[in-house]
Amino acid sequence: MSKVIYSAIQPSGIMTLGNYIGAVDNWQQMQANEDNKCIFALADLHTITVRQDPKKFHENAMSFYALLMAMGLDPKKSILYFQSHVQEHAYLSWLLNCYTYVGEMNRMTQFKDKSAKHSDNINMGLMDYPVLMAADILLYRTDEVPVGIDQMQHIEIARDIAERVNGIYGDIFTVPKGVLKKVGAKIMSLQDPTQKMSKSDPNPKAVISVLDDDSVIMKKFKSAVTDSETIIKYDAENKPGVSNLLTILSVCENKPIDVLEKEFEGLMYGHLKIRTGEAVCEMLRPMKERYNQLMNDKGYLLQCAKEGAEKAREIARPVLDKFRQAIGYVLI
Ligand code: ATP
Ligand code: LTN
Repeated sequence: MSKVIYSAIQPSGIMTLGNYIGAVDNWQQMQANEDNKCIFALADLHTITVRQDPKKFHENAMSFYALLMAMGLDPKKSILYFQSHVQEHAYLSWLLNCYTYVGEMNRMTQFKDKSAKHSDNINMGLMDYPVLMAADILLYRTDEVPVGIDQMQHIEIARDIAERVNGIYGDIFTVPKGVLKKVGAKIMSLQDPTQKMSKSDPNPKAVISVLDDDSVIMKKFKSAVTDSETIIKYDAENKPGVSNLLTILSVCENKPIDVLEKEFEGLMYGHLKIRTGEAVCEMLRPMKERYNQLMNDKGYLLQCAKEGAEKAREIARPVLDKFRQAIGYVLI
């Protein structure tokens, strides 16, 4: 029995090292397992919950699609599509709204954070974001959703909604499970390592864009905030900066953190910063080359997106229809 894997990313701001390590790298590993049926989306309906400049938004969407492919997601092995191209998402989202309570949405951490950040535009979409996300996941009878830690609360809500609907109508949806990476589920800001590295951080020194040049990456790592001690060991609570660098290095070099701690015995923070910066440059280099090639062939990207949307629709449509029928709608 193959497992359905589903995840998505918003094409807003820049693709960060956190997005790559926490999410996309994991997707690519799951794609490598032939028992998995993988579906990955650009969550471009979610993106407009925060106001976007139309030109920038359009460019970002193409750029993110190319980045996903450059990072190893293969449209022949996985379904790779834009959420806005499959109208079943918005449709199911409306239906699920009627099975979700306002109180549940009010409690969402991301909604509270984003409302505070965008207090001039607390729109209904911002509040409804987790319901649309539940629709994304439930449309494909998803078994597992690989995400970073910050999204686990939204997956819990998707599970609650699925169980609620199944409780009323029988087996309509699969109840999904969120899965985290063992190392790297939360990459921290380089300037404030108690905060998540976020694509919308206004301080560029805090965030590595996967498209940054090597010299920019090295500069950012050299100025990464650490602490006033000298010992290189993993202690996320008391040494968040050093622990973040060790985590990043561990993922890039594919080495356990305790092995790295031994290698760095007697060395200084400067050594750790430089080696981590170099390892990140090394890891991203082939991806950047592939990205530049893909961006020169927009026709190919659009063709892949079109085929991806068709394949997604084929799976989504019957699931939506089953739910519509269960509710009592007249199907034609
Ligand atoms: P924002 O901060 O503006 O909300 P974001 O950087 O969290 O954006 P998303 O599009 O919301 O980006 O996230 C895409 C995926 O990347 C999600 O699975 C999310 O959990 C993961 N992710 C984002 N940032 C990190 C991070 N710093 N470490 C690990 N995973 C991350
Ligand atoms: N909200 C997610 C993006 C997202 C998503 C999804 C993730 C939209 N739909 C479905 C997993 C499954 C985020 O990462 N900010």
